[in-house]
Amino acid sequence: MKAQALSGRLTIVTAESVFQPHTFAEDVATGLAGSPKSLPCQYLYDEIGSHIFEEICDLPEYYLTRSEREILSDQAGEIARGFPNGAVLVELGSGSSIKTRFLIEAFLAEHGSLHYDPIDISSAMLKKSSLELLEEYETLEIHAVAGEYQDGLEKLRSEEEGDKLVLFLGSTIGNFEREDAARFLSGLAKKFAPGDRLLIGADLRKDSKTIEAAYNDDAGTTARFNLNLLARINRELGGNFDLSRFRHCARYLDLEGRVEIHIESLCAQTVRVELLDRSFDFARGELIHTENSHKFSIAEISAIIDLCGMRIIEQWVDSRELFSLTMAAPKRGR
Ligand code: AVJ
Repeated sequence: MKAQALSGRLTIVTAESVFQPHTFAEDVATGLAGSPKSLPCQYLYDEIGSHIFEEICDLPEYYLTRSEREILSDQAGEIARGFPNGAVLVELGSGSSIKTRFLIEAFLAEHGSLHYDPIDISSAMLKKSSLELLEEYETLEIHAVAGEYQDGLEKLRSEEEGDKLVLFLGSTIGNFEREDAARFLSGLAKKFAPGDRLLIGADLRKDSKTIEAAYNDDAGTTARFNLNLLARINRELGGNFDLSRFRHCARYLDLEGRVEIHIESLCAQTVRVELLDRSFDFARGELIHTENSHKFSIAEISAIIDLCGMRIIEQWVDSRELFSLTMAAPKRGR
C-alpha cells in the first residue's frame, strides 16, 4: 500500500508534555540528589526501553500479557456487540497495540469501520504501530496523540464522533500510587459522556512467588529494562554510569500489594553527569527506586471504580485467575 493511502488515514498530534526536553534532565537531577534516590518510571520507556518492554511481555514468567490477551480474545466480540452504534477506541499507553488488535478486529467485524485514538509517550512506537495497523486494516482511521495521558486526553476527538471506549490495559494503572490512581480515574470519569466506557486491565494479588518471578526473569530481560534507565542517562545527559556496577532488584510486598523495583549500587562510587554539570555519590547497597507495580484484589478494584464515580458493567478474569479486565461506565451513564 502506498504511503499516501496510509497517511490519509493517520494524524499524529503531539501534546505539550513531549515538547519539554529539559524535564528529563531536571527530574534526573532531583531524583539522584534525593534521599532515598528515585527516578520517575515513565523514563523507562524511551525507544530502547519500549522495545525491551515488548520482550518482557513475551517472557515465560511474565504472565500478565498472556492472561490479558486470553480474556481479550475470548471477549472481544461480546464487547464490540455492546456498542450497537460503534465506538471510538481510545487507548492510554498503547505501546505496540498487539493486544488491542482483538478489539480492533471485533469492532471492524461488527461495524465495518473504526476510529482508533492511541495515546503514548513514545512517538516512535506510536508511528510504527499506527502504520502497521493501517496497512493491515483498510477501513481503520487513526488519530494518534504523542504525550502523557493527562494532556493526551485533552487532544482527543470531540464527543460528536460517538461513544468512546477508553482502554487502559496491561495493568499500567499499577504504576500509580493507589491515591493517584483514584485521582486519575476520577478525572477520566468526569470527562466521560453517558455512553462512554472504560476497559481497564489490573493484575490481581496472588502468591508472591508467581509475582516475583515475573519481575526477576531468568533471562535477565527485566534487569536490562531497568538498567536501560542508567544507559539512557549516559546517552542523553552524558552520564558515565558503569552498568556492571549496578544491579536490578524487585521484591513483592504482600501487605501493600505491590512490587517495588530498584537499582542497587554494588559498590561505593561517584557518577558524573556531564549535562547536569554534577556528580552523584552512591554508597554500596544504596538503592534508586525506579518503579512500583501495584496488584489488586477484586474487592479493591470494585472499591476504586465506585470511589471514582463509575459502576462496573462487567468483569472478567483469565482461566488461571491471575489477571482481571473490568468494563466500567460513569454512574450517571446510560
Ligand atoms: C507496564 C507497568 C504494567 O508493572 O508489570 C514490567 C512494567 N516493569 N516489568 C508492570 C514492568 C517491569 C509493567 N507495567
